[in-house]
Amino acid sequence: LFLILLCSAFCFLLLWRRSHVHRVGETKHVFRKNQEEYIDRRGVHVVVGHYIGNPADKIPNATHEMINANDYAPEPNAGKDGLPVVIAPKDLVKMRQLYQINRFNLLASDKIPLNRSLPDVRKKKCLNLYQNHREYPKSSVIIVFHNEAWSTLLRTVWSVIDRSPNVILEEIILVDDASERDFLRKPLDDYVSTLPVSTRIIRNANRVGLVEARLQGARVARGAVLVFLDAHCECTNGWLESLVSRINDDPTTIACPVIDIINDETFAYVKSFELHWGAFNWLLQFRWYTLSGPALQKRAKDNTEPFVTPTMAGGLFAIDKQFFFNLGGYDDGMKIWGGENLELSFRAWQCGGRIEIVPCSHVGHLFRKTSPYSFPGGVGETLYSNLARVALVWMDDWGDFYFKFNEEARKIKDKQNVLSRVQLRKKLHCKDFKWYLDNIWPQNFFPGRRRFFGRIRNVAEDRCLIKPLGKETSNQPMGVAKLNTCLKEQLLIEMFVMTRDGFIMTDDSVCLDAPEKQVIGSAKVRIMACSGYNRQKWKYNKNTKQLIHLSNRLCLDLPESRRYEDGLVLNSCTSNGTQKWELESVPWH
Ligand code: LR7
Ligand code: MN
Repeated sequence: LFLILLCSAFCFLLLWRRSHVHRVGETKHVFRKNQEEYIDRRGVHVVVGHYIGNPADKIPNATHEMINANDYAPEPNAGKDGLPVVIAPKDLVKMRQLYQINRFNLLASDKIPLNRSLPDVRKKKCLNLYQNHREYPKSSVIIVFHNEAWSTLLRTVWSVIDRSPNVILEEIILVDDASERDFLRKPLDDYVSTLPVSTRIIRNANRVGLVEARLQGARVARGAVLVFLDAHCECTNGWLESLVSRINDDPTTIACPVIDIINDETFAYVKSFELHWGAFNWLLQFRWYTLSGPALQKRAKDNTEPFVTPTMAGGLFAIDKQFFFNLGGYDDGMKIWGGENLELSFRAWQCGGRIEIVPCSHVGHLFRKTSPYSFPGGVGETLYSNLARVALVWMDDWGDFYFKFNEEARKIKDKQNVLSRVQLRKKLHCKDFKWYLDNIWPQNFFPGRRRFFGRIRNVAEDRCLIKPLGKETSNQPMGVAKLNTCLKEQLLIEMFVMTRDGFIMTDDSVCLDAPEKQVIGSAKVRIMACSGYNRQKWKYNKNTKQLIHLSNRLCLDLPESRRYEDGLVLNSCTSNGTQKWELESVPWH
């Protein structure tokens, strides 16, 4: 009875929240502001409020005047302490019009003072660390931008000025990548000359992309440490000294902050999980995954302790200037956007450096759902040629794996001249990608020399196990493990890796999972974020072709209903054909 009550209370709550819809005035706008919590496609925990107009409304395009105007008009309390900004219903059309310009709520941003207050999201213990920061080397903060809004760009600048210890902040360098907005010309020059911290602007007449723009900033930097930020960030107390502390200890460390979320619709500052590290998936997309078991154990002792990460997100990090250039700066063959974060990450690890996330350093970043600017040469062409360069120079056989399953990248691969970067790899005596995967990311789900890679085919039904489609998420159940007609093409959704430890995993770090104590035939076998726990360990019996769950000794089986979309179950092991699985290897490089 208690359970039923609990369930109905929950349902009621759910329905009530969904129906929390206001109708406003005669314009008949549906104004819905509801709080939602979810794990987004980057694996980031997000709590947001949405403003949704009536979808039937025709929102006029932003005018030329709107695009070129600086409408920063602060209201003293808007966005205070990182709280969400509330837009009056009468402004909703204008809000959506302005949203198009930068793909975030510009109206909200323009209401928030450049020096708004933010919560101190650090662990208490962080406040007592880094007391000797006066002795640390000085930093040049480099912010590259293309058509950034006035309020987001200068809020980034002010958050650096207001929340960095003066003694270790050498200067701020803004690099304008050929912006086309009037207010980013003379008005910005004039404004910057009044700032209390030395701030320079480097201008580009032609679009050079973020890699070249960052290199320009790095070359002229006077500080011993380079700190890169995107042009729409907000730094919180203690962010800089905790990063530089690591570089002070070891100048071959790249130090990254925990990246909090500035919501693109409300500008709320949302603390994100500290238990994630950065990696990537089979398509070389950057992803956050939960820390590995050993790293978690280490952290349990002291959760302010920095931890290593296989890759970094790319936009926010501190690096010793000399180390940065000794390591080869950036790959200047990379265009506009994308891939440079993986390239620098692999290079750092393979060539004697390290990358860490510093839990005492929190910086907010404005996450957008889409990109607002043009990609000269085309989005695909740009991104895939950058990623092809990463694969060609650093990934060895796994580069071939990437090309094998990615037609777009394969088509563009031979156009890349990577000679100088391959020579750099030799000159620096860098380790190979196998070493990187084995040592820096042993929990990875990539194919490997002593792993099975291929299809898992049910003998009785001639159908293959697939990764359920849907939201690409980590840390939450992906859904039940399903079967599908085996496809002739080599499609990644039916490719699985089985490790020697018995983990059956696939792209995006998800694993075949079942409770250690299983009710026979009932509970479903799921695809869940890989955890390293026993509930995800299996044994394949080559003779009987059974897949046996290691802790409950039950066999992977079809549901009695024979409905493949119902998902797979565990049953007592029998000689039934439904329990027979063919592990069909597919060459991966
Ligand atoms: O042609 C360009 N010229 C530029 O100067 C294109 C972009 N830029 C600037 C742009 O104005 C911004 O300041 O470069 C910066 C990054 O561009 P964004 O904000 O459009 O990138 P993003 O935040 O969507 O993407 C992430 O991946 C990028 C891959 O190239 C970069 O590494 C970004 O720095 C990176 N951002 C972060 O790491 C923030 C946290 C994201 C996460 C997780
Ligand atoms: Mn960004």
